[in-house]
Amino acid sequence: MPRRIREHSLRPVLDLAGFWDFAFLGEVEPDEVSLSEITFNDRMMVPGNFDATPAYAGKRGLAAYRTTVRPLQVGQQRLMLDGLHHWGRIFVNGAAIADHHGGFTRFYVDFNVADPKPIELVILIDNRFDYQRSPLHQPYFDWYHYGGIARGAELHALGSAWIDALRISTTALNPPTIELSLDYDSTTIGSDLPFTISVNEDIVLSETITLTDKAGSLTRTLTLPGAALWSPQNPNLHQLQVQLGSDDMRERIGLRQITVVEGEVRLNNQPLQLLGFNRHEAHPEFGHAIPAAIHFSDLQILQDMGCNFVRGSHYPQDRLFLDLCDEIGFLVWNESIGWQHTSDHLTDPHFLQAQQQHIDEMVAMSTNHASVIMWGILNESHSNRIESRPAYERLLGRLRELDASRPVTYACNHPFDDECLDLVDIVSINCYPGWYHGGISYIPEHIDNIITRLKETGQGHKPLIISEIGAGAIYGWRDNHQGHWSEPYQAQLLEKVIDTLFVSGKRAMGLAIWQYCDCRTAEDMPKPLGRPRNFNNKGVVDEYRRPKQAYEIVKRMFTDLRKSG
Ligand code: ADA
Repeated sequence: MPRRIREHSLRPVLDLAGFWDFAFLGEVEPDEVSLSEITFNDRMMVPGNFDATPAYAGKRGLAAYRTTVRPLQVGQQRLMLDGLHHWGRIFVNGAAIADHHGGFTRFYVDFNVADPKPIELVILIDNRFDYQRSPLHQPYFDWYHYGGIARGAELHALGSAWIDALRISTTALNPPTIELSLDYDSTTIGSDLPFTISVNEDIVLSETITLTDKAGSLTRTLTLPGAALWSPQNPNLHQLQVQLGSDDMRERIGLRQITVVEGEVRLNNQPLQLLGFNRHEAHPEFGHAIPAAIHFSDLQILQDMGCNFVRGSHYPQDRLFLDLCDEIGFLVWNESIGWQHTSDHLTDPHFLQAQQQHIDEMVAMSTNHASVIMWGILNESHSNRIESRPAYERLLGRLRELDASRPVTYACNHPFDDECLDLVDIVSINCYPGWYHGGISYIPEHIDNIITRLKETGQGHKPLIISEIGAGAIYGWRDNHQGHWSEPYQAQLLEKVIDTLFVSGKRAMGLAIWQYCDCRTAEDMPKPLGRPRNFNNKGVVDEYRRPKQAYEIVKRMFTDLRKSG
């Protein structure tokens, strides 16, 4: 989805959103495809998920997208793709130039055009599950993996030197100070280039740079005296523009620091209490390709319920959604794709390499969002197996290496025998008392047992988030027995959860209820009785965002907590 800011004002950029030619090829292997033999007999919206549309609903196989575009200038081109689901091969004028695996992240491929004629772009998309080709997507995950060019697509024209990446972090609050680093590429070396940085249209740095290498980084520290800080209450944002030669890149930054001190997560030294939900980017009509209006109305609904926090389960969030969170002061846990990976995956170099590439892409695309206050990895994986520990060390270590300014975590569902919690800054526990085991009255005891165990294992001093807890409720199902799957049962369970964590005791610093909206689950989900309608029905709103009975309970309790906090 297009962002809330224009990222380049000097660099020529063509938005490729719109209707592309489309063909569903089905059970064909990508290596066997001859582009000239494809009959493009349909059209498909980009961004979009083809298998959320009636003709292809539920289909898995190879699909081909095609468009024709006239580059804005000859020379070096960059095709930016914000999310191919979940494997893609990119062709320019019939020649394959790159493959990519793993949805939900932005990446680019470069190529050159010598003359100003239109070019034909074809992207083969495969939404089948193939561990060798696309190890991050597995058929057993508890959500539906939609296929397609699911987020934005753009064609950038690059000159002789250009900016590849921009990273900005707040290093001091008084006076507000940022560290900015950019990566560049150049086709030549030795030439002098103007290098300027402006904030809110005022030039704060102006230099002449002589590039001594064809690729490199520039890092500068800038103080911005008097610049307003960003916080959930006052989400002040500043426009930043960097120019290198004839190229530029823009960002919108919030000045804020996140620290973990004495069991608290603090934003600009103020302790946070995180109240919110897990949210899948999913909608029955659009799949993962959520339109801008729904991203925004989801946030309006979450705010109406008194939330200040969302866990982007279980993959990196759309940049438009993060832009909106920046603007309204919403706090986000952004995580890499993952769901109950076994130690077989976590000891497989192929899987780990794919995770690391995906983490690199996640951080590159979302590191400048003030709203992102923590990174997560590997939801509910085998962190209770000692052989998995090197994977946690490597991936959490990679996050810290890429971004030392944010705490790291993972959602653990083995609180009684975990082997890796010493590696995180924030302990996050997924648990389902009152749903998968025990009744509602058992919830406080279960949470207390978890806290006792964390203390026994030396992790009790860290901030604790209950990162999942909830109950299924079928929209509209209310009866006097108030049993499992009824709206009243879900409402009572969530009332007990919020009371346990924040009212009758202060047992956690954060809560992400499972989950915001009902979402379609995988077609092969091996629990038909646990997933009626083939949906995960633990939403407090259903898939069309219609509120269940729990909505008003959560709203009243979160709103009271926010007022008293
Ligand atoms: C897990 C998982 C969620 C969802 C949930 C449930 O904790 O992380 O994605 O599957 O359980 O509904 O059971």
